[in-house]
Amino acid sequence: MSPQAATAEAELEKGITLERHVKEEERKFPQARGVFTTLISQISLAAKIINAEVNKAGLVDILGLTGHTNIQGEEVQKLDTYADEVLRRALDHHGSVAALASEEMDDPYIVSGDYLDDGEYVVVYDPLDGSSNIDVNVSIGSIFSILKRKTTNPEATMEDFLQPGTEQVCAGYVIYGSSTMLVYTAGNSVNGFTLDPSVGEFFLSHPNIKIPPRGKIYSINEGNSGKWDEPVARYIAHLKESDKATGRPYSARYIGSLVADFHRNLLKGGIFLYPGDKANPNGKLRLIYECNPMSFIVEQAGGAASNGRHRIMDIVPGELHQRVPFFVGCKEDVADAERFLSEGLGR
Ligand code: P6P
Repeated sequence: MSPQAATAEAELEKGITLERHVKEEERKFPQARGVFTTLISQISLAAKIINAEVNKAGLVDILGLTGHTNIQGEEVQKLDTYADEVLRRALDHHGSVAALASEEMDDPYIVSGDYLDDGEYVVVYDPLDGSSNIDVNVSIGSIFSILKRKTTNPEATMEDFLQPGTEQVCAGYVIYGSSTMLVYTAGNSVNGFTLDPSVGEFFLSHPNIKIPPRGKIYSINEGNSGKWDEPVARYIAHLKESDKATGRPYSARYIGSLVADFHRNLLKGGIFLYPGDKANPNGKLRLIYECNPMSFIVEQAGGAASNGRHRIMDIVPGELHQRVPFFVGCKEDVADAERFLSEGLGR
């Protein structure tokens, strides 16, 4: 072997690429047929393309508003639309993806039969979460979730999307931050990959991520405290009390990008809350393409995710863009929050 080849070999041994990791994961599921590997690799390709644009967002005039608003009624920034198109184009000719749903699309995108092989999956995603932070250079992210179809007719239907989170076969996010990372689970552990921009590959950097049973961080938009229901207010006040035995007071950390707040709490421990309140009883975050994927990841890492009373992944969606109150993070912290809410509800 030439010295150059030896060096390349050594380099490769240092880093397990995302594709190699997914292939090795697939081998653990005999029924898998390589579809998974190509699906994840298409998502990672889209992530690299979006990353390239996010990294130069400040330089290129793509930060203006499109003048459109999405179903959330939010001003859609060009980067949102761009990321949505990149993900759709990466997946709509895959052959195993029968339909796509996105925060940026009012209705699902049904893939034409011309581009379908088995069409056994649907993919849902938030193409660029944290959009309000795009033009102030704060970490943003993409969130995705893969479901097996339930219907057998040629074209996918809404029924294929309205499945509880327990039916997810894969979920992940990309965080475009100080480095770009892709974190995913296929139900067997949570693994994080960091993009090496010099070679354009995601390398395994955070194997088998586990969240501590209890944290010392809470993430909530305190600006909404005037609208909080009493039990939520009491729980947050509880976290601010001094009590060495339970590590209180917790530190407040809130970035305003779900992916960034979630990722920090996943690695360091903590609880993120976007509760329902007097103005928005169901909170702000979307069940199918924000809360379910993050819930799958956190549970696989040993944490918990709840709407304050029930496990998020047990909720059967009633509609595509349904919102739910969201409490996610360390198992003991989520249990504490549920206790405060159940006591409050009992009153
Ligand atoms: P607020 C970003 O717009 C987002 O959808 C999530 O990424 C984030 O957690 C939340 O909204 C922030 O909402 O009301 O605190 O600005």
